[in-house]
Amino acid sequence: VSGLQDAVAAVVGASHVLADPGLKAGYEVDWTGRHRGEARFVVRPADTAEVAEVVRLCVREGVPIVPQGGRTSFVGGGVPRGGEVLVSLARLGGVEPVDEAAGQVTAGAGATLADVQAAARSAGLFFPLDFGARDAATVGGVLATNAGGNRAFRHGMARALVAGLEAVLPDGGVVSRLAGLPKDNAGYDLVQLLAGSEGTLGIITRARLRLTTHGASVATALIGLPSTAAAVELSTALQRRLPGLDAAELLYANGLELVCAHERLRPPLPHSHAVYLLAEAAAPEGALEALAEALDGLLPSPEHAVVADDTATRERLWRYREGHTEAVSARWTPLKLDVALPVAGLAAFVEELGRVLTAEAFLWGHAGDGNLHVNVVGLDREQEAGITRAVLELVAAHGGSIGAEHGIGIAKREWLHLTRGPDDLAAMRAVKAALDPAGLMNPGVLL
Ligand code: 2HG
Ligand code: ZN
Repeated sequence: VSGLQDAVAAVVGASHVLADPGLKAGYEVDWTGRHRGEARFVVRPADTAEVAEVVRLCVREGVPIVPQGGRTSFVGGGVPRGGEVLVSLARLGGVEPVDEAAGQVTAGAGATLADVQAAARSAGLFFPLDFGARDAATVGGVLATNAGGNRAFRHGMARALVAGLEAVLPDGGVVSRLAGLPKDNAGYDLVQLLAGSEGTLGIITRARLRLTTHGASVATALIGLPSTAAAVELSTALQRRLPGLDAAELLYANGLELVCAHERLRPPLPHSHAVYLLAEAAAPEGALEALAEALDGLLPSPEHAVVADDTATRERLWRYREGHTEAVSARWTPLKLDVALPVAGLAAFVEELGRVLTAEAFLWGHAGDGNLHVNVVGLDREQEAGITRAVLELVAAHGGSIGAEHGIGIAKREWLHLTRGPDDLAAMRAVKAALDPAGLMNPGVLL
């Protein structure tokens, strides 16, 4: 085993192999603190060639591998289960100059989502994928987990925004499809297969991302509403009225109060409401007027909404929404479920969920695409298992998905059958077995 470590050190340099428990520790636990395990050692390769060489050495020794991005996934897919070689992609950062003719940019797996957004902006373009962990989540992990976020209902998840990628396969071979040609029909789409594969079919090392344009004028509204049904109805109406609607996010009173207490923010509106919708619109100009006009006639009174286009207010409105994860985690290690429902059935689901949830829970999510985050607190492990089963079975009964934008990882693996049928699962296993016959690439995740 130390033979493997020496061989890996010869490839990446001894200073990029971490075997000391103190040095490894930060890599062995995810953001939530819930998922952790001991790695055999951590390796920090510098480029695709080094990743490939490391994989070949591990395969030769029959040692399993865990690829790691920003550790913000919540489902345990990027931290060790025990005894694996942990391949951190942190050193594969860097964003190349934007290809303005193609409207694309190539970035290393270790570049953060915020790095890509900034590179796009500096070229007068826009990378629409966005979520709260933008400063930590990395391109490799974002694609490997097919992350979604706030604008997915309009621009698609990571999968819709990838024009190509480079990856090291489980045998150490390299697939490089970085040309980003909009028309390129030449066989199986390995790019789309690797996107969302959660590191089980290979290690993404670089990606070619699609950029778009975005209106310079942006306006944000936070609207208080009496029910989930009213919020979904408003979200749907705004999508019809406002072609530039970019976000339609769902919040509830208890979560908002928790965020206000945690961040010492004053409440957003004069009165408290059961449910809130955060809407954002972008346009070449006049987004504020367009948003206010779209809301006109849809609110019981102007007191039910704050609408703003100045940066300070907009950022405060987003804090109410994006502060949820941190505010909950500051007090508990919550049970986290990330589910998707057909938008038309979201309100009915939430109502039934209230009967299933026997403990305190915080709900929030993305109303535009029916993606609900269920954070349940104050449970012991046995209660967590019971609640998980009850909620995910309810999701399945409502025609939803048990893994919306965070993936399956190890946390939801035993529930995959609620969302995928037996033949579907068999086909996925066949793909896995074909590409990774020894089962060494992120074992235990997904399947
Ligand atoms: C969000 O939309 C993120 O806030 C995190 O996907 C959700 O912390 C969560 O459960
Ligand atoms: Zn989310």
